[in-house]
Amino acid sequence: MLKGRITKALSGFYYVEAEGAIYETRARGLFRKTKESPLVGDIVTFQVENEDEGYIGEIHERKNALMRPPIANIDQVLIAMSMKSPEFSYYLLDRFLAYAEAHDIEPVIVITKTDLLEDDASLDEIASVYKPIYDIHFTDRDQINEDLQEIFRDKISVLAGQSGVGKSTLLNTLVPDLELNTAEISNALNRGKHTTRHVELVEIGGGLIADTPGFSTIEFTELDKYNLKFCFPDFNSFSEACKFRECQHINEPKCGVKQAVAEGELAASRYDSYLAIYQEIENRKARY
Ligand SMILES: Nc1nc2c(ncn2[C@@H]2O[C@H](COP(=O)(O)OP(=O)(O)OP(=O)(O)O)[C@@H](O)[C@H]2O)c(=O)[nH]1
Ligand SMILES: [Zn+2]
Repeated sequence: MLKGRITKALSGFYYVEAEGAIYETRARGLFRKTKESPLVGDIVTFQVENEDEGYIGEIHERKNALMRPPIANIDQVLIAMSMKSPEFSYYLLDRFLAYAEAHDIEPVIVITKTDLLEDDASLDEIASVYKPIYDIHFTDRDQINEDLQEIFRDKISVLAGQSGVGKSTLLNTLVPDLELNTAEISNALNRGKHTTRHVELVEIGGGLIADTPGFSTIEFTELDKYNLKFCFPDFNSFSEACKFRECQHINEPKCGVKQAVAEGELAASRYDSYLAIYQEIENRKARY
């Protein structure tokens, strides 16, 4: 038996990297019973059949998993948001962040196209909202922060962001030796709906990145509205002042979160995003 990581899934085969070699493996019937299927990113134990084939016997516990794109054990999601074309949106960024939180994935915010701005006022505002909570970086095509250089090392990353925010540009600027693979990666990033579902982890800057379009639109189909507040970590310290322990920070009196917004201690944009997503989850529930 060997232990390794699935780096690619294609047509019922799982390609597992173990001890410096790649094994083409299949999953045994065992998983059909439990309805559990292996995902790219999974750590698995497999039975070696010959020098490059095997059968997966066990999927090790995942720290997290996404279904679209189908990847497990993600260390971070790079959420790319441009300042212009497309226009920056607090709400959209908050959706991505809440989605990452809901899936236990560490978000890293990358704000792109800062060169298209006339002044830095909006950047300062964005920094003031997110710096206390998240890792946030500001970039433009010609200038990538030093602190982003090592961002991929020893991690499994996924990219997220709307079309056109500069995801492929960012990757190519960050990892110039990716040059050879540029066409490949941007193809992969652009592929979206057209080709069959094939996910692969590719090497980038000493780590691995999923060569999928990442996620560009998101739905909160699995999240319970009562759990949404836990996806806004900046609410935590203020919710200690809520009168009711189960406070949803909506209609309840003596709510510490609403008070913090009123006093300007918590960004109104964050609270508005929370309300909008909460409403969306509630409406979805009502439909069924
Ligand atoms: N001015 C400016 N333009 C940029 C910057 N980054 C990317 N662009 C331009 O924005 C456009 C879209 O960039 P891409 O890197 O293709 O964006 P993407 O997010 O990969 O887009 P999809 O492949 O559709 O998901 C291109 O014309 C880029 O040249 C930037 O920092 N500043
Ligand atoms: Zn409250």
